[in-house]
Amino acid sequence: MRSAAPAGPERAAFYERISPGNLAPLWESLHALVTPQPVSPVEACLWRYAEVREHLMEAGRLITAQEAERRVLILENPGLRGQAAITRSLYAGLQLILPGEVAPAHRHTQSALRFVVEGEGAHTAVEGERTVMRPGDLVLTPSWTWHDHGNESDRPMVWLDGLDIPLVRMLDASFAEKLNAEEQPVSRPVGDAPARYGKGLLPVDWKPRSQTSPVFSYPYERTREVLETLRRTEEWDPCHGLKMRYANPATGGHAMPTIGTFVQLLPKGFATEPYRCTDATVYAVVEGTGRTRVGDRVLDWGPKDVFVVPSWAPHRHDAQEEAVLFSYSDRPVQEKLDLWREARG
Ligand code: GTQ
Repeated sequence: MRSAAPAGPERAAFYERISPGNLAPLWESLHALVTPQPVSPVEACLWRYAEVREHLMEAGRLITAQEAERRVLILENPGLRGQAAITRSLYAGLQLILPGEVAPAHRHTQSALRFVVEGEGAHTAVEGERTVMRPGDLVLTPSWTWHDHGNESDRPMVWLDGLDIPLVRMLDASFAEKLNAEEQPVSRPVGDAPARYGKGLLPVDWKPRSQTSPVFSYPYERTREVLETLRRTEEWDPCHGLKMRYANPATGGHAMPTIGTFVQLLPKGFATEPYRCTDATVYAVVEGTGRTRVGDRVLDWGPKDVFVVPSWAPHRHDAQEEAVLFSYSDRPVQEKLDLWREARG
């Protein structure tokens, strides 16, 4: 804590006297509380997939998905150790499901995203509907929806979990319960939600019941096709390349109320201009290799790596090869609260 002036014995004695009454002098901490710009303990950091994967496979030998409920290695920000947080508001973890395993059904008020990193053919079920998971797919499990995961393929399946755990903890708004069955009953055919909500048509009398997109799977095949089509116009944003936001088709808003999700294409050799924003951002590399400079930190990345950029840290990306980056942040929350800011250059 920075203080305006050294306390001196008289003031120090005063602080001691008021402390048992749960009182503290604002003037000793005001400067640290109300800062002229964001001051964050969050550090820029990269997790190399090959290294984390080894530990994850060892976890696979030590504990089953059933016993663990979720077999996940949390990506903890070095500035927030012990807090299960990659940024102040958001959580990240790599989840492993081995062939034949099930991560049992539960629901919680925390919203979650899954971004598939390795393997193909496992599924997530959300509210009675299954979706098949392939690398680069984004799957949402909205707040308070039943979900379970299963792997019927013959290979390990790994995905990045992004949740608003720290945010919900800060608000003391966590509720959770387990289903008394491993998997929830399937009540809708595969492809129901994409047909019902994801094709520019909506059931005539349908009204959204939550702020999360009713389309809970965004397959990479379609995402990639969008990037491939739009690149033809060569409208590169100097700070982002070609960047898209995953949207709730019913409202046009973010796909989830607490977590913003994005994907961007950087052509080979593209170097972005310096940029900063108040939403600390988690990146997952889908394709390509490159380098992100965050202040004086250099993060060299390749496919499947995960890295994080703190709030208000100036950063720029260099794509050595054509690259596709997925990212998520608490931007929707900050926008709703009129807090979100960005600066270019
Ligand atoms: O799959 O529901 O990484 O509840 C952390 C908490 C995953 C999940 C996590 C969870 C889940």
